[in-house]
Amino acid sequence: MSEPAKLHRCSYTFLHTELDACWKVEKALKEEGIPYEVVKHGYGKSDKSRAEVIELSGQKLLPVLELPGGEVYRADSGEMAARVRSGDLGRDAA
Ligand SMILES: N[C@@H](CCC(=O)N[C@@H](CS)C(=O)NCC(=O)O)C(=O)O
Repeated sequence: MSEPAKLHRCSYTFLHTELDACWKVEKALKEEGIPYEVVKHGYGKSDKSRAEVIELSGQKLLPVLELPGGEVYRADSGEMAARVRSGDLGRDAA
């Protein structure tokens, strides 16, 4: 991948626990050495506070990955982390 992926994540960046969905995916990116940049979004349950996330991905939960090829990828964080670790971020999810 030439350009970095964008990890859209919540602003609770100090939480380094697998219970945090955003950290779960960020940890996988770090451990796999995949270049990424973080785009932080506020933490909130309202559609208003996540308007940009909804516009990008069609739903409001984070994390969301914006991949270099243009794919916007959101799934359960466990599934996202598994795909990161599988090395197939450059391809569309099956
Ligand atoms: N089960 C989902 C949970 C995702 C989740 O709750 N993400 C948090 C950020 S770490 C969020 O967007 N919370 C806002 C909300 O619940 O409305 C996953 O693992 O992906």
